[in-house]
Amino acid sequence: MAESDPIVGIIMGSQSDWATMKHTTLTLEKLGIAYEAKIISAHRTPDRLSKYAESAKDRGLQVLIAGAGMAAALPGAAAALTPLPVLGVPMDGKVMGGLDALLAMAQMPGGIPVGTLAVGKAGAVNAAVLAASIIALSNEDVAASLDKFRADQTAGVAEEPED
Ligand code: RP5
Repeated sequence: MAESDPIVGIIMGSQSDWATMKHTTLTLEKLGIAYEAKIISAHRTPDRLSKYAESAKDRGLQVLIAGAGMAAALPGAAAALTPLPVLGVPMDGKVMGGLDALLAMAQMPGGIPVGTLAVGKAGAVNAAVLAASIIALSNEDVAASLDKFRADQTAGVAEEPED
């Protein structure tokens, strides 16, 4: 497998999720992790979802990150179709500030987990960092990138606030 083959699969329910999910891709790029990003809706494109999730592991993906809003069924439905870890990013929609999507993702039935992150940009960034932590367990290059990412982040925090 070529080094640039994606090992993280990012899926999102709609083009409207991209502004948030772009932060996942930017963070994975900082971490040097190859990814692919697709629009797949649990409700509007169910066949696309089943084909994608059922083939994900055999195609070499190690973690799936799913962003969705409103009913936010995408990560849960993907988790039902693959043994890969699935991380969910709730979109901050107009309704309840994204609380609807957060609860939909977190409240999975026992046995089919979705690792649910914070609503919106913070969750999109953290999904990438958490994916790196998972992959780093068996990948020394990603482990080194993650160590550097965290060290750079720490070094970037000023000791005192300024105007
Ligand atoms: C969800 O419905 C998507 O993940 C999106 O967050 C939300 C609204 O989709 P659009 O109507 O903007 O396409 O499935």
